[in-house]
Amino acid sequence: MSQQIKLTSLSTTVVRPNHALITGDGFVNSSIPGWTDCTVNIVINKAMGANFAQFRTLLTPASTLTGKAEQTQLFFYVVEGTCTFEINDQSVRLSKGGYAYIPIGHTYTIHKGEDGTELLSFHKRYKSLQGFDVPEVVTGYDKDHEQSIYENDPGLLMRYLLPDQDNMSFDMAVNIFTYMPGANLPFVETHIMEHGLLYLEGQGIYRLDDNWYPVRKGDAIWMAPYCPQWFGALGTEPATYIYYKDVNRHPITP
Ligand code: UGY
Ligand code: MN
Repeated sequence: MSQQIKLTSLSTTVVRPNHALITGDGFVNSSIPGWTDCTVNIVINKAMGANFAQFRTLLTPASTLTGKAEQTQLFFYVVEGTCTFEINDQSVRLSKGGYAYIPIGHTYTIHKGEDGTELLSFHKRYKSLQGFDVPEVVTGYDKDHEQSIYENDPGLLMRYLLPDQDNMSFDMAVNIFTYMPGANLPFVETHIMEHGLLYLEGQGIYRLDDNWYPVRKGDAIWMAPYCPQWFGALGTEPATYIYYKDVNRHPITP
């Protein structure tokens, strides 16, 4: 048997000025005040050029994440496992596919995680809108939302987890986008909105700016405003990603 040498200088992670592909081969842990006995990776952040943050957090039964959403709202999605969210005096236990949106002004504690629990979170500084109240807490499951057909293609299916389409109070959207095998975006999108995403299932090819990347379950992507973007699903199973988008605010306001 030939001996394999691991080339530790190789990585599939790419960080560019207007996009990043984070494949998880280079994670180094961060400490977050108030978050104890957990593993946190800051996958996307201001330091990269983004206007929001995306974290990956692994929990054990000993973990406690506690804090107050002062100016930054939080959105948590349970990628694996089960844990309990206490938001103000409301308590909800959520498993895979569950999510909790914590608007500014609310305190939270996340604990009682099963071993192997993985959380995805998006963090965005809230931009208020004159005449509109700060949004309410939202919790639920991805499957509670029907899949709607995107761009008239039955191979492209979208779930909208937040009510941002009907409620201008929300300045962020989180959607789950499923591509049936062989489906692809109908054009190369180039738009002011920013994205952070995590692949939940399947694989395919992502075009970011003028680069083409193979992507699969577990990979994360950052797309800056105006980063040209396109995706096509490969293989025999659907490809699904959950993604963040900033919405509902005038582009000229600071
Ligand atoms: O909502 C979107 O902009 C979405 N279609 N973009 C993307 O999937 N890259
Ligand atoms: Mn887009």
